Amino acid sequence: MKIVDLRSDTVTQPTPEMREAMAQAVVGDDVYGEDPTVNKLQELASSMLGKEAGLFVPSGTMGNLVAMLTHCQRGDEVILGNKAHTFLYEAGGISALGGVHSCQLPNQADGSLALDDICRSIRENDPHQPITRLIALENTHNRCGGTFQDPTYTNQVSDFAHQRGLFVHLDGARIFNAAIACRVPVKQMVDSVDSVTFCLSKGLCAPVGSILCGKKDFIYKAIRIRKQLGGGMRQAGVLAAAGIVALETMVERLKEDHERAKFLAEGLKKLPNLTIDKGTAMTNMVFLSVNSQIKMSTNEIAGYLNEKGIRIGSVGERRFRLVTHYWINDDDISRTIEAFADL
Ligand code: TLP
Repeated sequence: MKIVDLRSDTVTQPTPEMREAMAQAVVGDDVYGEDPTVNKLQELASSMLGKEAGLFVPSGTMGNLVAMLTHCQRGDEVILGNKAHTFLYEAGGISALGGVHSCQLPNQADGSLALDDICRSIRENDPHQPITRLIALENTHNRCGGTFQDPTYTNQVSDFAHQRGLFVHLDGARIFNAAIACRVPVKQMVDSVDSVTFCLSKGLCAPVGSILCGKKDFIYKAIRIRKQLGGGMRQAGVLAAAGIVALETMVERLKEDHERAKFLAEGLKKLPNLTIDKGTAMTNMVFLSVNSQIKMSTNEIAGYLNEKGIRIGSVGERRFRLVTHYWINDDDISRTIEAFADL
């Protein structure tokens, strides 16, 4: 029985083309800047995003951490969402390792931060207060349902931030999903932000890695922070080779994942006792709740589906997230809907 793993797009495995490219990769010592495959990936990524330079990092978490520690000094404050991945799921790295304070604002339904809230949160020049330095956005927004924000919004936040001498970092782990859903070139999605991280190892299927992009002088500083965090890798070209294949072959097909997420949400919507979150299935995620008519706990529901070969992620009491990706086909979606119907 095929396991239909909908827990995340992080479970994707490299494609045969990626494995071949990894085996053939020309490598060097990247801490010396001498790995030609890493250099090629960084150039490709930064040119696709329209940024001056890129930096290969082991994970999205490290990409965000490096970015925030490059923008901020100890005691500085970053404005972020209370549902942001950087706030919820990155082990408090910015404060634990960088002494960076966070100001959490309520995320709106689409994952955005309200401009009025941002405006009210900027600190006075007063020695009692931390110094506001950075605004961190997330697009697509994971905990808000895989929602996306269009570039008009991102530009408004950036204009506002820049007028006040603040920087903007975008956690664009799934920025290509956002660009495709928004039908806007990815460059336009990230044009106004100072730095952006995106992941190669989610919907794009590479086994490891993310890229942090920004201006040349920003990336120059970021290299030192990555080194401090132990993220300087040596013959990383074997990993970067898969990343190049990911960027060259996997971006356009993300729309298939979005179509399947819609198909899944439509099928599940017809079932009793389930509520699909509003705004969900805008990209490759479906969030749903199971009501108390079904007399099973969160773990029992996940366990029951697991026995049928369907893996889903729980994100709260009787709440679940299902994520479509390259290794999920139409039959898998039908099987999932049937398994939920049997609940
Ligand atoms: N998200 C994971 C979990 O950590 C929740 C997932 O399964 O979705 N930014 C965003 C928006 C993310 O969703 C993730 C991973 C990251 C950053 C971190 O990426 P990695 O896992 O490479 O550190």
